[in-house]
Amino acid sequence: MTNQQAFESILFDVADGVATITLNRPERLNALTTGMTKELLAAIKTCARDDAIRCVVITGAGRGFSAGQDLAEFEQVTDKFSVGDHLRRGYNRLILALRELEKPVIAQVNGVAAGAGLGLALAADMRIASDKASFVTAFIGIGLAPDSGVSWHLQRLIGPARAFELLATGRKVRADEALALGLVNQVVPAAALGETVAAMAGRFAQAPTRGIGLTKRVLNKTAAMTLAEALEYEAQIQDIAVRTADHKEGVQAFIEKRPPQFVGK
Ligand code: LHQ
Repeated sequence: MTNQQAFESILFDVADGVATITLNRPERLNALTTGMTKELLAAIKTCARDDAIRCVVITGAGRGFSAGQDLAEFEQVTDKFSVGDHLRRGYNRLILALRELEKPVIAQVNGVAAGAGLGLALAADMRIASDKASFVTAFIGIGLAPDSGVSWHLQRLIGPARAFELLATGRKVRADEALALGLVNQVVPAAALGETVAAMAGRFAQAPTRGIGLTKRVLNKTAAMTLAEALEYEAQIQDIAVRTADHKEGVQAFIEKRPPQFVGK
């Protein structure tokens, strides 16, 4: 089953349990405007509501993933404009919505991911990158500190010293280095990117969606806990997971020596 929801600056397509969100301003390397960020948030909310969606893929049209904030939007800002409020209303909500979405999110990184565009890629659960992809923190290039969750995600993924270096120099990290750093899960030739991500997304669309959602919840919450707190939290979440239909099906299928048919509930 395929359906599309109409937006101006993104494409939103749902097929076979996978929602694909494509940033669609290729002539600007998918630089993010206020309108685009609103549309992304609306699309993520649809993904959260719709039980038929069991995996989300985010990618960019053309040669870029996203060059971050559209700097043309900031050319004429007055002293009264609060960047803090711009972040609170836009990127902060978007990044939190992605982290709180209890479904797997794959960033299909087709090209450069910079600034808030990098923030978007880092807020996904996995990153599968083309060998043509690159990663640029970009903030320091315009005299800024990191936002869009980049400080938080980057130091957890690659460690504080490497995060500092990338944030303070703004140098471009190419795909092979990103893989060595642990910034991405996998790098594939550009021509194989779509099929590689489709295979992974298809697998997730047949997986125990509640179990994956609860896994995400545990990882989010235990990141700031002691071991004792994390053990207790895991015990509470397992009490929920054990009541899902997919857990029962998994055990039944194992006993009956047949492949499980997970329904995502
Ligand atoms: C762009 C952009 C762009 C507009 C390329 N905007 N047009 C939050 C709150 C408040 C304030 C600010 O920011 C934030 C969060 C952030 O995201 S801060 C970081 C903002 N992003 C940047 O500073 C990145 C700026 N872009 C670049 O450094 C380069 O374009 C990268 C390294 C991304 C790609 O380089 P190239 O592959 O050499 O492409 P290019 O530079 O030739 O860009 C292609 C076109 O896209 C070009 O337009 P043109 O008309 O000359 O073909 C660029 O002007 C346009 N573009 N990024 N962010």
